[in-house]
Amino acid sequence: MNKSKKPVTSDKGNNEGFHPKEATVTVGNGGEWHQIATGDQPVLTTNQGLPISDNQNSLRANPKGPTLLEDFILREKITHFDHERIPERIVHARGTGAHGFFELTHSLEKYTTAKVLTEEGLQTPLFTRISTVAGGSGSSDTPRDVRGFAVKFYTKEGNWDLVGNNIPVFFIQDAIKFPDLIHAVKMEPDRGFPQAASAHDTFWDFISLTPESMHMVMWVMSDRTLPRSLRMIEGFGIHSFRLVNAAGESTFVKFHWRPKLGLQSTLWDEAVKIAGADPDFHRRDMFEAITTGCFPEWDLAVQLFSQEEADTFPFDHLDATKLIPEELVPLQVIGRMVLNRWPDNFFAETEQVAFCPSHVVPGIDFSNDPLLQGRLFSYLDTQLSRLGSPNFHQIPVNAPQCPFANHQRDGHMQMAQPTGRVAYEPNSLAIDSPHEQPVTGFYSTLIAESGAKGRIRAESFADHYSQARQFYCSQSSYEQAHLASALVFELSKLEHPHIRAAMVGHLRHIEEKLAQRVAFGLGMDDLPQVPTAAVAVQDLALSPALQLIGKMKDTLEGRMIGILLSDGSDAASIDEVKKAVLAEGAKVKLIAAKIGDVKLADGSMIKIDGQLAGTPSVLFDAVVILLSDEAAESLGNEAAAIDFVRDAFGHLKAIGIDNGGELLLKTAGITQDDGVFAVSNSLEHFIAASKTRQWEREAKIRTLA
Ligand code: HDD
Repeated sequence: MNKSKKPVTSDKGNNEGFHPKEATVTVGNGGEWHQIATGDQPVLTTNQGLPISDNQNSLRANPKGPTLLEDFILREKITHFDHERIPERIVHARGTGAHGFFELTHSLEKYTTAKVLTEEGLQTPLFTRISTVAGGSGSSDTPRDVRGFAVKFYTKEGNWDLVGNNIPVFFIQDAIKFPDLIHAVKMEPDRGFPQAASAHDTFWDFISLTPESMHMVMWVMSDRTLPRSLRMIEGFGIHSFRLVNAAGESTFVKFHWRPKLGLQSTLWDEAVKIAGADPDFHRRDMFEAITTGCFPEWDLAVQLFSQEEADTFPFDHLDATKLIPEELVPLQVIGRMVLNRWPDNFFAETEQVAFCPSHVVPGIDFSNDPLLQGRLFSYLDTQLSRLGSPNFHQIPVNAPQCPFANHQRDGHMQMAQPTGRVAYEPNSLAIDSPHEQPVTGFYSTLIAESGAKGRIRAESFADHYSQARQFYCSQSSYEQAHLASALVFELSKLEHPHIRAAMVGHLRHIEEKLAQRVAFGLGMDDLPQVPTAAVAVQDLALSPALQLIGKMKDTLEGRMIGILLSDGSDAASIDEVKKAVLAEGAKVKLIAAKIGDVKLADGSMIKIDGQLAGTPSVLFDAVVILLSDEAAESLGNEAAAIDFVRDAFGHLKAIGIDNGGELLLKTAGITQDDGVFAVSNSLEHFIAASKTRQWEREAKIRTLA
């Protein structure tokens, strides 16, 4: 018997890994793949269970001769490999998924029969996938983009999918415009670029001709689309849904996910550099958080309102380009979601998970939002094309975790083997076969509909600028500057000046000063004409809840602090900083010019987590520079070290220093400000400042629009 723990690899064609008498291989069991073998290692087999003796050499006519068609093992392996990819999602192709649970803390029994929302204390398993929208599956994690926020609850009454975004409104009002929107934002069809970027002509051409997108554009140009971590974004169901109670009465509901860690974003320059330093920044962050037990958590909150209340809103809640300010309808927290298990296999789970807004449970129903109505068709259709079979619900990540049965049969990749002769309902031949449940089954709310049929947009959908204005005016001055600068950046990339002009024209409806800032940034001499608005722009009450900075939490939890050190650094200082940071719930990484161990001033050795050139300061929320004087001098000639401190300063981070650190800042030409701290006597101030950004610094170092 082969006792070696090493995988059996051989180029000699030996068969030391194969022990036919000892091996058993079982395949299947509800889609799971079990290989059991006695001996130290499982036996490598073909998909038919045939033990393989040589996985290194194909079958040749002679040692230097041609490969034979007879080699069915080679053909099976290559054929499978050739078919490994399935079509990536046309949107939201790049995503990060995790398992977890939803725990209900406040029952909504008055409003709904859905058990997932009525049984207090109940933990419902779920799978959540957070994604970017525009880029392909291999694109980087940090472009300026909306983040998809999709949750599949495996409830006792079937799967409920809440398929939302991290922005509470959408670009368009009617699903018929979705293919146009996506074609405009994706890479241009003749040239195949840009990847994962909205800063190009076709996107802004479409937007400038689609005034209903203006509110969403304000959100997309804000720092909301540059999240620091997927654990630090909000999620929104966007549309109004209906909750239906036992008496058949319905109440409108909007769903909100609120991150426990608060909101936090990167700066634009930081996001761009992170894309180079670590294209998997968000996926890695989520992986590291979950696998080290720092489970990401969100509150689920609802806004509940009646038709009568909706009639008093100065907008139509069925229009997905509008939100309901929290100040108008307060949020009620009803439970929490915890993501506590990383998938075993990325493809099987994160790639194959299939969300559909049409997946609801009894007690939850749809509204007439025309965007939602179109989505109810689109997702099922997409899953058929992506996963290739109407049996996609049998894939473990998609399968309900409650009993499910019906008379649907056969189809590609059918995994179930139903017995008996009855595959129809009603029947009298198999009384124990699935029958409809008039009382507890899903029930569509009775709604009286009236009016003329036609391709008509409701007049109540005509106001495209008021909420865009409300959003912009509700932002802090820092956020307004970032938003205006983002518009300048994006529009500056356009080849066609008329699109630029058209966009600035729209901005004049939103806020004249914003239009001026952007026009100035774009070097326009005159402001373009204001386009005709269908209805007058309203001055809505400001909503501070729309700010991002206002929702940052005064915490270091979930954050990462980088300490740059060298041979000869002071061990006690490193230790003190580490202790202080860890006590606040953040993590620490040690960076030095070389990977391996560094010898500190007291002779002790310390293990380094990242090499300087590959671990720039953009990967951290705050940095500490603890260097011997000699090291500071030699790092002064090192571009990576200069970039490290310049970027940390430029990205408004708190910086902790000792003497060596001070020397390096000087060499980098940085004039110290209130966000730079000597760790020897101001460690606690450094910690406090690390919980936020040094916003006042920005105006001194960067020209914003
Ligand atoms: Fe969509 C995927 C969110 C409008 C058609 N969408 C998709 C995903 C999210 C959203 C999060 C990825 C799910 C996952 O992780 O697998 N989509 C939204 C939101 C919208 C929205 C919040 C507006 C409020 N979508 C929308 C419309 C249509 C689609 C109007 C078509 C009419 N969306 C799709 C799709 C996708 C999809 C093409 C691609 C992959 C998939 O469905 O499974 O069917």
